[in-house]
Amino acid sequence: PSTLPVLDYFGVDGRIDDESRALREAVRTYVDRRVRPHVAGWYEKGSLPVRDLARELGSLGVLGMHLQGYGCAGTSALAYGLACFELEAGDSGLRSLVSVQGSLAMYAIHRYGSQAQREQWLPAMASGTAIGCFGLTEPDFGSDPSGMRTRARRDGSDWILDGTKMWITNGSVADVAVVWARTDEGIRGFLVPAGTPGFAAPEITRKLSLRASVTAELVLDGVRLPADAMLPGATSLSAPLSCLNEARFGIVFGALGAAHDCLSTTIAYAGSREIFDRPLAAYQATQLKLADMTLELGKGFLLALQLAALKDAGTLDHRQISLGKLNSTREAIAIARECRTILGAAGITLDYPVLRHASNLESVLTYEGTSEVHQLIIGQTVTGHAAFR
Ligand code: TGC
Ligand code: FAD
Repeated sequence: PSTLPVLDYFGVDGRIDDESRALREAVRTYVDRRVRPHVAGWYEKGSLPVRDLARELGSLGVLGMHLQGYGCAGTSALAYGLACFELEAGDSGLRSLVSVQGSLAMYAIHRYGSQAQREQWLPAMASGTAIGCFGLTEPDFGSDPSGMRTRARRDGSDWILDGTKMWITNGSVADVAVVWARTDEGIRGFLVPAGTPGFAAPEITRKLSLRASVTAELVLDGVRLPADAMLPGATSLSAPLSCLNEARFGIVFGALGAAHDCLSTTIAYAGSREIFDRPLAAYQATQLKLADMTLELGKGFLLALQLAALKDAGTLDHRQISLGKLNSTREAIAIARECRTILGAAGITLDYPVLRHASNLESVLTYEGTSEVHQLIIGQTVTGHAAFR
């Protein structure tokens, strides 16, 4: 009997232009060669060679790839989404590295920075020789960043920053931190170079999820910055939230990449695993699971393609991104967990990617707006009532 790879079943390839397809292939090849052979070991050790990978990802052209100028590739949103899909099929930690660098730190500088800030940081960040992080979340304010306590006050023409940021991807390896702080005039963004006196970024250890990713706290204790460290274009909370839109869009595709890796691994496993003298794939109970997962993955991918088409047309609304972020992460983690059941005991090891993806997806479900936050955004959109507070 003939078999179809999961996404080919949906006949979506015709909706992907040649340039985006070529980029997807290049990223897939890189992940196959450079990531898959090592990722279980990185995960087990709880470490990632961020500097080496960043340079390679810079050469591949995926850092800030959907931004224009300053050494960025200027690709379509679709190409960016497909790159995230392939990166996260390797590991969510790899896609996180790219999301935080390109969609959060670089996007903030590109959109809200001065010309001098853009020229100083963006070419180096696009090449991966400089690494950025993005500090919005605080120990007491994750879903509600409007409550942030990190403060920036003026001292002459300088700024003095005090506060703590929490759960910051790439924090302890970054050359520059984009830090969001409250001022007398509202929320503003600041560029804090690593090594600035009063600034420290201790790594958060003992994680059981996203282990192949660096996560840190940012501690700002009387950090003195010159006037030109502030991002001049960012004047309220909507500035950091607009950066989240870019990263959330990448996750819409990325989470599906992790799910696809789980499902294709599982289909292959079920085909070769003999149970009661027949392949596991030949049992109805297995096929019901595989059919439902194939359908959810394809539906999610169709939604992702629709969001990419809207983004490339310049009409994507951030409330539409919430639909995709909620759906992709929720379905991806359900697929990863269901795949794990089909692998039986083998599924609990790092010999297969499935539980690693499932465990990573616990973080992906939480960061960039929890599922509940995206449900509330959708709820507000369809009812007109905000139910956050
Ligand atoms: P609210 O009153 O709704 O909005 C304040 C102002 O912002 C505007 N706005 C947005 N603008 C652009 N994009 C968005 N997504 C926006 N959402 C809201 C809004 O129009 C308003 O503008 P204006 O001009 O009227 O002032 O704000 P709220 O305080 O009620 O909060 C709404 C809520 C809960 C949706 C928001 O706070 C939220 O999204 N919370 C979730 C926080 C979050 O996602 N944090 C992520 C941190 S970064 C991260 O996790 C990186 S993970 C690493 C990786 O990606 O790999
Ligand atoms: P909380 O906000 O305390 O939420 C706890 C629970 O309450 C959740 O289930 C939530 O959905 C629910 N909840 C919240 N509001 C409501 C409501 N109104 N009604 C009902 N339920 C509600 N942040 C950054 O700024 N930069 C980063 O680089 C970054 N990287 C991260 C990397 C990892 C691995 C992780 C795990 C997190 C990262 N984060 C980062 C932080 C992330 O964005 C936050 O964890 C997330 O926004 C949720 O905040 P919280 O953890 O404080 O949860």
